Amino acid sequence: MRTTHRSLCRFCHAHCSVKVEVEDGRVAKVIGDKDDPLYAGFTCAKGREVPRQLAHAERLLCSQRRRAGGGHEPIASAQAIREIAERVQRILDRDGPRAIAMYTGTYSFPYPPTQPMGMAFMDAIGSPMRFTSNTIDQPGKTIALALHGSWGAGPQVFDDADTWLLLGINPLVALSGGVPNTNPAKQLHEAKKRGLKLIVIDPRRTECAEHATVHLQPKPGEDPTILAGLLRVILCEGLHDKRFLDENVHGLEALRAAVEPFTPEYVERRAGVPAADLIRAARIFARAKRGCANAGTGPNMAGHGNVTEYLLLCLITLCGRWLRAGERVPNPGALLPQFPAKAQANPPWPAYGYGEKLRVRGFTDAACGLPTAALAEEILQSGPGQVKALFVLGGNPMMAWPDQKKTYAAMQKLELLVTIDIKMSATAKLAHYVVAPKVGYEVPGLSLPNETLSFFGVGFGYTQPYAMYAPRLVDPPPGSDLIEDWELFYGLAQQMGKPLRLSSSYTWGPAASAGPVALDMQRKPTTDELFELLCAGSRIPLDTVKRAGRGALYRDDSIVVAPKDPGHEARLDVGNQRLLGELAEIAREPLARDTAFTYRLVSRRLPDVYNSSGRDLPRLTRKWRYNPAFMNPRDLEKEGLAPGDVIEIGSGYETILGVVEKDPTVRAGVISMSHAFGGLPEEAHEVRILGSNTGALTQVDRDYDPISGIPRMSAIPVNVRRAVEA
Ligand SMILES: Nc1nc2c(c(=O)[nH]1)N[C@H]1C(S)=C(S)[C@@H](COP(=O)(O)OP(=O)(O)OC[C@H]3O[C@@H](n4cnc5c(=O)[nH]c(N)nc54)[C@H](O)[C@@H]3O)O[C@H]1N2
Ligand SMILES: Nc1nc2c(c(=O)[nH]1)N[C@H]1C(S)=C(S)[C@@H](COP(=O)(O)OP(=O)(O)OC[C@H]3O[C@@H](n4cnc5c(=O)[nH]c(N)nc54)[C@H](O)[C@@H]3O)O[C@H]1N2
Ligand code: SF4
Ligand SMILES: [Mo]
Repeated sequence: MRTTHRSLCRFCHAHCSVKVEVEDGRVAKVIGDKDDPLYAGFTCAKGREVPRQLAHAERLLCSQRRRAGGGHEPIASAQAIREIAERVQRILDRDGPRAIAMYTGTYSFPYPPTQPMGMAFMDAIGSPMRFTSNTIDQPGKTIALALHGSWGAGPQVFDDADTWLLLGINPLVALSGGVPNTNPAKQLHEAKKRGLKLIVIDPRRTECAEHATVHLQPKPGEDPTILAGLLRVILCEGLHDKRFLDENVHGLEALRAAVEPFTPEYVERRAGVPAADLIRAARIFARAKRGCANAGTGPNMAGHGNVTEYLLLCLITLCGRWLRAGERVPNPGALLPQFPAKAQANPPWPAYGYGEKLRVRGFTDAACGLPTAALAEEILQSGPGQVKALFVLGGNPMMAWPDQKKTYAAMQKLELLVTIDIKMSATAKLAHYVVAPKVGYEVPGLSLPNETLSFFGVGFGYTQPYAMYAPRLVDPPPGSDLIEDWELFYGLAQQMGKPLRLSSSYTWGPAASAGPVALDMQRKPTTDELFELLCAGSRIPLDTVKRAGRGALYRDDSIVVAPKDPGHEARLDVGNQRLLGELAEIAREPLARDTAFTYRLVSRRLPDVYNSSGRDLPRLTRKWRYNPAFMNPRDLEKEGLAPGDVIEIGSGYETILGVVEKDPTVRAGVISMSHAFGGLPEEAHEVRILGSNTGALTQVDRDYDPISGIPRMSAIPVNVRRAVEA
């Protein structure tokens, strides 16, 4: 018998509300829930493939231990936990807590307790060495926000915007930010009906650019120049919100001086976008009544990401696109505590230079977290403090970290590598223990992660107070021995006699001041009990959300932005010296740089895979198994190449192979290629099956950001030539 249940998809960050058909205890089918107030029936091919993912022949049904002679063997999860605990304790006793590091990746996100329990474990053993994928993603966001300050009432939202600027972000494919990730196609359609004017800045004519009023299609890596140009037009034409700036902002004169060199003509010459289009984009954005701007991975990875994100905040501030006193708060919170929206500036806070110091290249802890791009060196470099053990939570360093060569050496050097993964990923193949988790509909689900995305940056997370809870729907496959990710850390802490204290990282008010909660180390909590702790102080009690049995909106139009506190003096800063100094250096650069290289390789997302996930699901690979090297037809002609040809792409550091695809949406001189493909370095020739790892082209200690450590992972200067296929 088939039964149908409401749940939320956990294949990606968007958490679509779905209907799941269960038959004989297995997930048989996943479809969209048309009645959901936000998602309105939306799903993608990945979400609909989850039944095949859960039952995949290569899914790990029990944990694995590396054998001495190579390969892995099954191990009972309880035994794996005992052995890992022993080995961690040995390293801890010998080398101290700093020798134990943790990296949380993509799949720590959909499961709310994973990251807090991982952090509680790190607290318990006293290790500061916590790294996340944020620093190889969009680290410029949190750094720029710290240096600019935040607005206590939050930004204007997409729902009533009449303009929006997307800078190297492609929400119709990535469902990440910009157009809200709750059914973005529908959201964009409705916005266009109400007259929204979209501005897209992207070297590829993306799915979003097809809907744009203005599409600037620049040379990659020139975002600071373009943004400085937009700001200059706005300031010269007096289109900025003078009243808002007078009351709430300082640094305007420094900003005005810093953008002065970026005339429309200069921007045209340097970035390759017509001056008239730049002016038009500036006028549309600044003359609109409402709307914001946000960037994605492309500009954050293309060098000067902090400056880019900072200039975007300056653009929003210059146009006064922050909510004002008396306005309705679009999302006052649902599973988070009520957002205390107030129309005043929170002044800048320290962005770097505090906390743990790394042994390499002078890095410190920072607003974006410790730099993941320096972790391989921390593992490789011997001496006191060397990292000897690494936990990987739902990540795949061998596919996703920059500088694959260095990552490979580091993974092999580790005394203990533990990863939690559903399959023998490239990283799992090198791990001493691979812990096999329950996933998706096998565990309770909660919309909290997508709600917390609003802390990530302007234009992320729910624009309305939406919440959903879904109970566990099916048991894991018969005969399996799987645990939830968080249970690993609870088990380790129990074995090692280290009590855990759980904190929810996104609380304020009473819930935050109550501090972390001590967990009962005798009786293991349930996932639902952990949800309860993570939702402490939530505006809508978790019980209410559970009782609704589906995704719902918890609107309250009486919640409005409070006025500024009397005597409140703090201001936003649009004149940060360090970042405007970096902009001045950019202005001094010669127009032609990296002239030894003919092309720039840019990052992009493919609709049917999710970083390194999805490549093993037949329906998701019908079009391509590998990651094509998309190139403009003019370049194919110039190079005498045809679609399907294999090329060598060389960055001067490494050379990878790519299968050419003809794509008129890519700007000439640009190669657009997705990340997290390929295999271990020795599998590089399998380009038509595994694809190629673009991360191999980058070098962590060249062209890197001194705060976040992110190296150039997009706009990478490369040359191409036809490969001789074996
Ligand atoms: N060159 C280049 N490099 C990039 C990027 C780029 O654009 N260009 N993008 C960067 C970005 S934005 C990011 S976020 C990082 C991603 O970096 P990572 O998170 O390290 O990489 P993923 O490939 O997403 O790794 C996810 C792993 O989780 C496993 N997994 C799948 N489902 C589950 C589950 O339910 N539970 C658990 N425990 N594991 C599961 C998968 O098999 C996979 O091995 O990569 C970065 N690297
Ligand atoms: N289907 C799918 N969805 C995903 C993922 C996935 O792998 N597949 N990954 C998820 C993850 S981890 C993340 S962080 C988000 C990311 O979400 P997005 O940031 O929206 O990711 P992309 O779709 O790669 O969009 C980045 C855009 O930047 C452009 N770009 C590249 N270089 C430059 C440059 O120098 N300047 C400018 N202006 N643009 C540039 C690219 O052409 C591309 O269109 O997506 C998430 N969603
Ligand atoms: S967009 Fe993401 S959450 Fe929605 S169905 Fe696809 S994979 Fe699932
Ligand atoms: Mo990401």
